[in-house]
Formats: sequence, structure tokens, C-alpha cells
Amino acid sequence: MTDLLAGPEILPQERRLVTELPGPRSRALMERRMAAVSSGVGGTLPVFVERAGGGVVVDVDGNSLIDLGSGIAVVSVGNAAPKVVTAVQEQVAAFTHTCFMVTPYEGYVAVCEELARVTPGDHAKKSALFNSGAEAVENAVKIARHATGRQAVVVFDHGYHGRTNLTMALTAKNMPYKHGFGPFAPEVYRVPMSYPFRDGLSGAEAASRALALVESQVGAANVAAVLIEPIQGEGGFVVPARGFLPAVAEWCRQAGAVFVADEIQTGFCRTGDWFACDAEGVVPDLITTAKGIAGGLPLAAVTGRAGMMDAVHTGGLGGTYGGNPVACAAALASIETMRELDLAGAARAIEATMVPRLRALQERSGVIGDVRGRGAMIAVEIVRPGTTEPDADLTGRIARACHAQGVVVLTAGTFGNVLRFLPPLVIGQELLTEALDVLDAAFTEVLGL
Ligand code: PLZ
Repeated sequence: MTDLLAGPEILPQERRLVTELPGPRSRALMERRMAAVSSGVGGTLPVFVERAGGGVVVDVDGNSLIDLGSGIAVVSVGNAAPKVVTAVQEQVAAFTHTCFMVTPYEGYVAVCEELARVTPGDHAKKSALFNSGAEAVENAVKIARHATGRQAVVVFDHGYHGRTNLTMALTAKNMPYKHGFGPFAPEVYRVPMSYPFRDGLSGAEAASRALALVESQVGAANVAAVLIEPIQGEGGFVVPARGFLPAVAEWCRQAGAVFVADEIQTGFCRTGDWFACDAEGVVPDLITTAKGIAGGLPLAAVTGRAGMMDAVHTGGLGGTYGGNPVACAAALASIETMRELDLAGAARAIEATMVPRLRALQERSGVIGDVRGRGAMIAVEIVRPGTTEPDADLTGRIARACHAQGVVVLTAGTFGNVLRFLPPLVIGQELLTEALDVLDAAFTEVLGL
């Protein structure tokens, strides 16, 4: 895999620690950060970045870390991917911004054409482009309400959809996303997710449980949209039982509600298909995308049935920067890279490497309740031995032990007890194996095995 992305800009694909972490330069920058940056902005690792490429992040002290986070599922094509860098450089030199609503340009249209090709379903589709995932979700709700003339939005326990006012309402978890930030937008209703490790229900059973609540407490005729992450991201990589998503989609069809798949974290080859809905042949009416779409530049989209996307009055959708030309150039180069390198296949290969190692660790450690995920979106849920009781403290200690040894891992989950892995899809086999060795050693160290 590594040689496929060999280019002048690719850094040595190795873990290399030359100081303790954080080193002196990172510590100095941390002091400046503390003085200048709001402490409301969280932080995972205490090191500052100087360069990043492929599957490594190099800090200002010269330490090279293995990246199992991809900037939260963003740099799927690798950091500073050669094609993305070239496309961005060319575009930024040609023009940086005009606003698509003022004087349009081809890149925006080409991204919408690509979205129509790669998203699930072969019906006529149209798109609108935005800057962030939350903005895409907000706009999907606007479109669904306009298209149906209804107001209610149904979301799921453990769901995450953003930090703006409407998307805070759509997001399940209070701390840190919502605490003290209310009042929240009305007409949002939350129902139970299918969470096989915790509910033991089949997909059909979990769907009946959720939809019965919608019918009794909201009323099918009031539902504008059902919004769901086909695999939950921040909520802890919760993979619904098979049959759950198709049942929810079918209910929407019958109820005349819009089925919206939030594929912001799962999209663009991350789960081993172009989109996570593909695994069960589910075709959403609207799909929100961001993150992996543009190799690290801010871009997001709503894509959906052409008639639905056109239901909104002209001028009803937009924004100054949405579909910025530099971000569009990056998206086109990213999508080309995904095709050329078969990154969906690469994601499946990552799963094949990781899952057996994590299952062995589950056996050996006794604190992993569940190994789950799909493609290059894999997680372990940490519990007290012999129970399903979450152990967030242990999860944090294991994550920090990985960080100290130069491996970037993230946590997630409503209970803070999920270690999640989102490697760039171009990560080399050797680098991935080394990261798993470090993870193994972190469990040994923290648990005193
Ligand atoms: N929908 C499914 O995963 C963003 C959030 C990080 P934005 N997830 C990472 C944090 O702590 O803020 C996300 C997502 C899903 C929507 C979003 C929101 O995307 O680009 O962060 O607005």
C-alpha cells in the first residue's frame, strides 16, 4: 500500500520518538495556547503538529506518531495526500473564492455530479454544498421540512449530529456537547437505537421498539424526517443489528417521512463501501456528508432525490463559503484517489488486520466487552470484567498510554468507554501492525498483565 502513495511529499511512514511526549517545543506552545485559546476548546493529545503525511503525524520536536484518528475520520486519503495537495495548489493560485451564488465555477458542479454517482441509489439526485457537517445536517432538516410540510425530526439515543443549536438538539449526549447551552430547538424526538451489545435485540425487534414510540408519541403524519447515522460515530461506533436500518427506511417510505442518513463520519470508503448504507442496500432519501469528502479541507454536502432537493424555493439554501473552490478541488482529488487506490478495499483489509488482533486482546485482557465496527471504523468497548458496566477511567488511561508511545487513538461513546480507531485508509500494513503492538503493550502496562 505504502508505495502506491509514494510521492515527494510523503513523510517516512514510521513511528519515531526522539523526546518524551510532549517534548519541549510542544510544552512551550501549550503554554501559549493556555494563554490565548479558550479553554472551552478541548484537547486530546498535548503535542503540536509540524507536518503530517500518509499515516503519520510529526510534531514540532521531531516525534513521528502513528495516526489512528485521521483528524476524526477526515484524512481518509492520507494527510497531505499528493493529489489533494496539487489540486489545492493549482486552485488556490487560480482563484480562492467568488461565492458560488454570485459567480459560479465548475468545481462545485463537478462535486455534485460525483456525489450523484457515488451515493446509494441510482435515482436522479441533486446536491447542495456547505462547510461543516453540522451545517449539512441543519440543511437536510430544512429541506425535509420544506418537502413534507411537517416539523418533527426523529433521532436516536447515542446519536451525534453537531454543535450548532439545531444539531445540539439532535445530538444525544449532554456532556460536553449540550451542557448549559440550551434552550434547544423544538420538535426533536429521540428514540432507542439498536445497540446489540447492550440490548440483545434483533434488528427487527429494535426497529419495532423505536417506531412504536414514534407512532404513539409523535404520530407518523407529523414526522418530517428520521435522521440516523448508519453506524454511530461519537456515540461509540454502535453498529445496529442487521435489518434495523432497512426497517426504519421502509417505515419512512410508508409514513411519507424523509429518511436521512448522516454519513458524515461513515462516508467515503471508511466502512469498506462508498457509504455505510451500501452494506444493507439501504437507499436514503437524503444523505449528509463531510469529513472524508475533501481530504482535510472543510466541505460538506446534502445529496438527495432531485425532486426533494428542488422543493425548496430558489435562494432558500446557501451561504458565503459553501462549496468553496479550493475545498471542491480537494474533494475531486480525494474522490479520484479513493477510486484509483480502491480505498474501500483498503478499509476492508484494515478490518481484516485489526479485528483478529482486537479479539485476541479481548480474550487476554478480560476488559473488552465488545469488538465492533466495519472497515476502518473499528472500536472496542471497555467494561469491568465479567459485566457490561462501562469503565471510562480505564479507557482514558489506555488511550493516554498509547499517546505516550506515539500512537494517536481517540475515545468515544455515551459512557466514554469506547476506544475507537479511524486510521487513514492508505496506512501501510507495517505501520498498522506496529500501532496494534503499541495498543497491546498499553493494555499490558495499564492492567499490569
Ligand atoms: N454528524 C455523524 O460525526 C462530527 C465531532 C468532533 P462537523 N463528528 C466529530 C467534535 O467534538 O466536535 C459529526 C459526525 C456526524 C455530524 C457531525 C458534525 O460535523 O463538521 O464537526 O460540524
